[in-house]
Amino acid sequence: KMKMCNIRTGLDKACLKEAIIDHLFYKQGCEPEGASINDVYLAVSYALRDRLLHHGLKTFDAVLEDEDIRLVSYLSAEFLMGPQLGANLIDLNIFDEMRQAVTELGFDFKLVLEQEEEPGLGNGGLGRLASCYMDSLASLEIPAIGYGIRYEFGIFDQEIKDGWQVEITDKWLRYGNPWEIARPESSVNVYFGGYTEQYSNEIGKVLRRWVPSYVVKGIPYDTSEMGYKVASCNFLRLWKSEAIESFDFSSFNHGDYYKAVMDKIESENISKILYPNDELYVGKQLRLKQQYFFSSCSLQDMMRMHLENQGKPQDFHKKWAIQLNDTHPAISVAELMRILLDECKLDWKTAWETTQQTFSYTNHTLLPEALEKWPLDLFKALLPRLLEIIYEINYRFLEEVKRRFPEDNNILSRLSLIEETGSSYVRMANLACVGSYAINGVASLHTELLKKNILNDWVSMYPDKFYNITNGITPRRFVVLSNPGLSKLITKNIGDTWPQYLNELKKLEPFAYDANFKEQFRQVKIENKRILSSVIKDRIGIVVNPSSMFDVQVKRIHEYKRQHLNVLHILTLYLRIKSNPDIEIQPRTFIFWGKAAPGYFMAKLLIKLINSVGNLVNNDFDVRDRIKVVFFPDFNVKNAQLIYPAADLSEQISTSGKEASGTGNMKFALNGALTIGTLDGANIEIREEVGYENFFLFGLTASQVIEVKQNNYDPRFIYENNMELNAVIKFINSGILSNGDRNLFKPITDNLLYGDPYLLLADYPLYISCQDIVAETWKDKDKWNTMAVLNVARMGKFSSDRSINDYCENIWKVKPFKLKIE
Ligand code: 26Q
Repeated sequence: KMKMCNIRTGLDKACLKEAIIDHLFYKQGCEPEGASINDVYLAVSYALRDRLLHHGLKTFDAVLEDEDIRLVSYLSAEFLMGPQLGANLIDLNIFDEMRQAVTELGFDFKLVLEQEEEPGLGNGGLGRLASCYMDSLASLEIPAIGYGIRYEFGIFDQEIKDGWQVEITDKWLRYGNPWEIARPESSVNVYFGGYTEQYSNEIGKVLRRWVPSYVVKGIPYDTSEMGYKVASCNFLRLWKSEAIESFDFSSFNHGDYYKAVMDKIESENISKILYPNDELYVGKQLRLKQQYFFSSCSLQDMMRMHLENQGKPQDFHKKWAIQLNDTHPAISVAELMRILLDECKLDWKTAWETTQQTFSYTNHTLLPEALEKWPLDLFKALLPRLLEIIYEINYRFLEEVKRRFPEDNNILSRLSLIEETGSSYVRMANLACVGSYAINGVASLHTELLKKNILNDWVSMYPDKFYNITNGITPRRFVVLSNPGLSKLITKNIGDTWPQYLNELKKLEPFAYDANFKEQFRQVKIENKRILSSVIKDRIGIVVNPSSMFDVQVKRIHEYKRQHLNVLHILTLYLRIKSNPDIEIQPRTFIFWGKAAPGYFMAKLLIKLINSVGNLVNNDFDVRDRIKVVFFPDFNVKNAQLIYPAADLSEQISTSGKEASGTGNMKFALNGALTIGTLDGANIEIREEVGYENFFLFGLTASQVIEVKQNNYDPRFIYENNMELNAVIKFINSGILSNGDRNLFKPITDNLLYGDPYLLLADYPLYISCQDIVAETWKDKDKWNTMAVLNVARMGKFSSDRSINDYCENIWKVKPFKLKIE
């Protein structure tokens, strides 16, 4: 009772209560009695932020001054952070204390958690991976900063109207963001447009400089990234663009008020919105501005810290290891050269050596259409000095290529940073490859295919630059926070250190054969399914049966991910029921969840198809509730946390050789869902780990896919010869799904029958027989649960802590810095 309570740092319930009341009064201007749920959410968050800051400032004071510490800088156009409150409470290990504090003040803690509007600053896998890595970097006490863009509007919110996707602006900042701190005193300027010129400096040295036509200001906003049960705390620094002055006074004085205001708007536009495309490159000028903007801001920021601490420009790489998350920040290679040459006045050779020892590059795709290349004219108009530098890098590089492959002109044109096929382009992947000391794929098959295909020439040139680092996910958010039932069960049996050392889950293996444990495991799953069922009921009005199999596919809607293959299976079951209403069918609830890029016609039509199938199946008397189809709107991190714990079957059915890794596959298996999947991405490694007998495998392999395509693949032949498939395709165009409109879904079926680039029909028979085996297995609940427990027990490899450890040891060569705090 007499213990002093520190209102800013205290972690016990009494201190937390005082802190909340204090923030309610001084930040929100209210007493607890008059507080709205948003007031409470903000006060609780501010109270928590105080505690994080305490750790964060200590970490960076210590780290920046220490010459021997190399920091990691994770450059990413996307960070799909998810809600912060719950995750931070878990990290500080005060979830229960805070719940009690809030409850005793008379508020509903669950509502407070739900009040948070998540920052949706990413499209999907790549953005979420960046956030999982930030969590692991902090938890492993690796000093790191994440750099990105503070989009005012993140990924759109999705609504479904009449079965179609409708996009709604994501106004995530509207009620305030308590987690960020603006640091306007650390603003930087970024140049655009104009021209370059030669000049001589004081000592007569001939140099080049960039005379821009406009300048934009970048303002950093910091968010703490606390580690799990450790003292150190990193941060994420996101840049907001603003005009350098609130008005362009020269235009203003000339009376051109309109132009002055337009310039301000133009500047602010850069960080206005996240582009909602993934896996497809679109050559929009604003997108290039975004990429250069955040790259330049971040590099200037790192260089400032480096020089402030008495570092030499040529030692930049000793202070910073910069990871390029795909090619979105690849322009950084040229920008660091610009800073070292034009601002630090280094000679080319020194600057280039420093640059090449600074960067490493992660590739996330196998789709050639996703490789970024910028039209040369656009690039030149926007970034003239950077193009000049890229030309010089390219000239010197191609000289080296010629020395290595004197006879081979083709390799020269393939490795060139400039593509010249009619129109000219700057190739960002080539810039990333030449400027980095390490290049990695995100799963073992992906890395092998990269080396064999799109990056093959780079392997000839730099065989030692290549690494595989299989993706991972954070068990803190995706188990401890989102599946408290399973977490408690695990902790009760093997202790509480598994969230830090996920391989300890191996100790659960014997429990896979323990009836008592399995019964508790089953109860956890059914409870999670009940929670999801009630959310489904509340939000879309569909009643689902929690004891049916939850068969789930959640991810961006994409042809290569083959949501329509899943639909073909559903319709196969439906037609089986229609031709024999008394057939034995294991009850299943098919759940889909995912956004389509707003300009991706086929993906949007797929959403309509899924909803149409749902309407039919869910209301058909003959079905008698044995199958249900649910399309849940608005997939985001908050919703994702509900779904992984409630799934029985995880659909990972991409065409082999297309999905770089996948990370949803890991989240499902770690929460005890079984996978039906192809030999693609990380599925292969998951299957290796959990055991072949605990994974439902089907489909062509990546090399069979190539082979089939080379041998005049004819989907019509399969269509003509497989009766169930034939009936399903005809049914889709019968008009029954579409109010009599026989043409609505023709683009989908025509695509399958004439071409079928993703080989759905080739895999259809294999998929259906595999699904039949799934249903057989489900009948034996005891066996199913054994398999599920073994999945959980053997998923340790896929902790993002393992991935980050791999990066630290093999690529960044950095070690933990253990901060001691009272
Ligand atoms: C590029 C240019 C212009 C506009 C947008 C883009 C863009 C944006 C996002 C291109 C791609 C993305 C996202 C790609 C992505 O999420 N890839 C996924 O990355 C995961 C993490 O490594 C993998 O698990 C997935 O397999 C991969 O599809």
